[in-house]
This record gives sequence, structure tokens and C-alpha cells, in this order.
Amino acid sequence: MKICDVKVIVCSPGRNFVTLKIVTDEGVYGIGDATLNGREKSVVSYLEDYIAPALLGKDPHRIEDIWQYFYRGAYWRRGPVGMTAIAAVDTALWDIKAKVAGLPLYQLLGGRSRDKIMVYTHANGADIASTLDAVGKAVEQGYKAIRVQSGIPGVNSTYGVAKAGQKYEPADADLPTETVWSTEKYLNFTPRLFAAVREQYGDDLHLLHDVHHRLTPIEAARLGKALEPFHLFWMEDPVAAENQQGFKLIREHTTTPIAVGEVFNSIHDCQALIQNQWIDYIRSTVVHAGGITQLRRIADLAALYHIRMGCHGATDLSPVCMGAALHFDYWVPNFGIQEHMPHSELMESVFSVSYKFDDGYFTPGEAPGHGVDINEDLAKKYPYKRACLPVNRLEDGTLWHW
Ligand code: CS2
Ligand code: MG
Repeated sequence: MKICDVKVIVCSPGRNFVTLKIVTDEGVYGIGDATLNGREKSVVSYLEDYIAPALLGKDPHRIEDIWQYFYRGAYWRRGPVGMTAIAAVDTALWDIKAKVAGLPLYQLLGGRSRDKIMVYTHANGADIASTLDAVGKAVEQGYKAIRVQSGIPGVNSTYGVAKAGQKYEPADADLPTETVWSTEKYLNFTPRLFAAVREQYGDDLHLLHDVHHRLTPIEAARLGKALEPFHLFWMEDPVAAENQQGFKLIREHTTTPIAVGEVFNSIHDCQALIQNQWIDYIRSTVVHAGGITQLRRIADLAALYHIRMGCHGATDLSPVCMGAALHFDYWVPNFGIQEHMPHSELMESVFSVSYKFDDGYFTPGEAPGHGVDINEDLAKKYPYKRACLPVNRLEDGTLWHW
């Protein structure tokens, strides 16, 4: 079997997605997500100009060798652009292998380790009252785990919170919008938010919270400690992780579980975090962490240190990534939870999916491969539209953590 065609499909059915399609001389094809939010075209170029020509003629069954070829062969290892491109190739090749075997992808990884996959969704609002309503709606939809974010009094735009009447979509403008952040207002407000949620909804719900790298380690330690009475499932991205040692300080002060990793693209980004047991969950997922081939190495390393997986699943990860991640989650022994930010009906008309939601849990479906496909004709109707993530400043204008 040989690879005879490689296509990069860019579309924007409500938001931008980049999809790689690898076609074989036997007619079987596979697809992989290659979306890097706000920087999509860099990955398109990486794939079209450098990877696609080198893939032609290769045996698609040699997934490991092809991964190493592009990782080591580039000379310039790691980085979000290159690793997203490699992830797309890897996902498409696993899709092909599973289709040839006539099996759902999770079977090739070792079969399922659970009956169903717990997911968490987002509940957010402009203030505590509307956030409480949003939590109630998520509970009605069956979710057992909910990420809670709220607008902060005195802060006019909060990342992670939808603008009035709109669905939450962080990449919102042709050029980055600038928002203002106040650490003090946030730290004083957030424990009150979680006290209100526990008061109204009791102790059984799993509650999560995303800090979006806005704090320093000692500030994050204060937040983790203040949130302990509300027993969060996790506190996510408390600080930026370039300095992995920052997590040591947080860890020494609080028992609130810590999750990080959605911006990681390599096992080396989390090596110290894992081996020092400074975290509890790794949030890396298929599209940004080098595909299934590298993600399972991260998971195996994490398992040695009692750390579980909690894959990123925002809407900028396409249904192709979600499908592949759900197969991974079904298999991975040290599974924790999967994020689920639902894609719109329009998005799911361009991408057909086999995965199913039922009462707070997903199953990946039994279709051969990862079970997600793209309708190329429909995709053409929604051309790329540049959309950037916002930039954050403190009240005095200082550019702040992101
Ligand atoms: C967020 C994302 O889902 C999450 O946990 O942090 O909304 C993230 O900001 C976006 O995926 C960025 O592209
Ligand atoms: Mg996050």
C-alpha cells in the first residue's frame, strides 16, 4: 500500500478548521485535524510545502517510522506548528490502519478500558446569577462535570466567558482584541462564585475551573487554598508552564488538584511536571501533542506517577480531533476526564461523526477508523476567515500572562 495523494482542506463553518486527508493507492483514506487556533495558515504551509511531497509513495502502515521521520528529520524539533502538522499525519495514518483492519481505532490501541467516557462541559455567565443558570442548564443536559467561569465585577471582558447572547469563541477578531485583567478582583471574586455553585447544586457535581495562565505561582497557591472547601475536580492552567518549577510552589500550598497541558506539544514539555508529581492531570490532546503516537507515550509516563489524562476539547479542536481523542480515552488506562465544548450543527454537517453523547458520557462509536469524515464539497462553501485570540493587559497596560 502506498500514499498517492495528500490534501490540506481549509474551511470555516463558523470557525476555522484545517484538515489533512491522506489517500492510498488502494482507495482507503484517512483524515487528521491540523487546526492551530489563530495560526492556521502556518500549519497549512508546513503540510503543503514540506510534509505532503515527502509523504507521497510512503507505506501508510509505517506510522511509527513516519512519525520519527518528520520529527527527527526536520532538524527543528518540537514547536506548535510542526507538531500540529505531525499530529495530523499521525491521526490520518491511524485512521487508515484501523479502516484497513475493519476495526474502530480503540481496538488497535489495546481495546477499551471502560464502558463510557466522562466529559465536562462549560458553564459561564456575565455574573454569578447567570453562571448559576448556565450550570443548571448543563445539569439538565446530563453533564456530571462542569467547568465554571464567570465575568468578574469591575473587569469588562473575561477570557473564557461568552459575550452576551453569543456562543463562547475565544478567537473573535481579524486582529487581536485587547482585554484588561485584574488579579486582585479575580482572586477576591472566584471563591465566592464556587461557594454559590456548591450552595445551589450541592456536593455531587464535579466542578472545574480554568485560570488560563493568568496568575503567578504564589497567587495560584492562594486561589487553590481558597477553593479547597469547594473540592474542585481540578484547577486548570494556574500559571504558564515554561517554568515547570512554578508548579512546585503551588503544590506545596494546596490540595486542589492541578491540570495543565493544552498548549504543550511534546512529552518534554511535561517531563519535570510529571516526574516530580507537581500535577494531577495532563490536558494535552491528539492535535497539538503529536498525534496518538506521542500522546500515548505521555500517558504511559504519566501513569507511572499517578497522573491521569484530561484531553483538551474546545471547539477549535475539530470533530476529527474529538473523534480520535475519544478512541484514545476509551483505551487509556489512566483516564481522568475529556473536555466537551459542543460543535455547532453547521460544523457537524461538514464533519460527520460516529461518537455519541448520552447522559454526561461519550462513546466513540464502532465505525472502522476514528469514525469522523469531512464533506469536501460542503467545506468549500465556508472559506477561511482570519480570527485571532485576544491579548491581555493589566489595568496599567502591562502585557500579562497568556
Ligand atoms: C480553553 C480553550 O478549553 C479550554 O480549556 O483554555 O478555550 C483555549 O483557550 C482555546 O482552545 C485556545 O485556542
Ligand atoms: Mg484551558
